[in-house]
Amino acid sequence: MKRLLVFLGVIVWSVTGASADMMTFDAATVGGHPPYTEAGMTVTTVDGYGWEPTFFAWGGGIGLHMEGGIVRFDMGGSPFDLDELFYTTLDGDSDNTVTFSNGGTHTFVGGYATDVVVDLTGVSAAKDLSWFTITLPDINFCSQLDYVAFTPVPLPASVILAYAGLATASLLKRRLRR
Ligand SMILES: [Ca+2]
Repeated sequence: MKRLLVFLGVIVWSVTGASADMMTFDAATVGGHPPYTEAGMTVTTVDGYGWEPTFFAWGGGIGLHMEGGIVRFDMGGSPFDLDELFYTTLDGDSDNTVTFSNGGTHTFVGGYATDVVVDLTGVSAAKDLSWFTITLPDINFCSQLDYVAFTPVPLPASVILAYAGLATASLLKRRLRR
C-alpha cells in the first residue's frame, strides 16, 4: 500500500508541478545553424531569405541570430504553452509575427538597440500549441532571439485518472496474487 501511495503522490506532483522551461540557445555551437534542441524544444529553419539563421554570441549569451526569415519551434508533437520570447535588435521598423499552430498570430516590433520582452502569458492563442513559427518579414539588422520560455501542457486529468486506475488495478492484482 505504501508503494501505491508513493505512486499516486508522483502522479499528483506531475499534474500540478508544471513550470516554465527555457530554450536559451546557450549550449549551441557559435556559427552553427538550426536544427537545435534544448529542454525538449526543437528549432528548425523554414526559410532564411538567403541568409541562414546562425547562432551568435551577442547580447545575452548565445542566441539565434536572424537577419530575416522564418523559424519553427516544436516539441515533437507534445503540447505546450508559449510564455515569453526575448528579442534583441538594432532594427526598429519591422513588424515581426509569431504564428501559432491553431492559426492565431501575435505581432511584435523591435526597437532600435533595445531588448524586447514579448510576454505571451495573457494571449489565449499561445496556449496548447503543437508548434509556432517566428517570421521576420524584412531584413532586421542584427536581430537575435536570446531565449524562449514555454510550459509543457500536462496530460488531461481524465487521461491521468485512467492511467492511475489501470496502475492501481495492476498493483492490487499483484498484491492479491501473493
Ligand atoms: Ca541566450
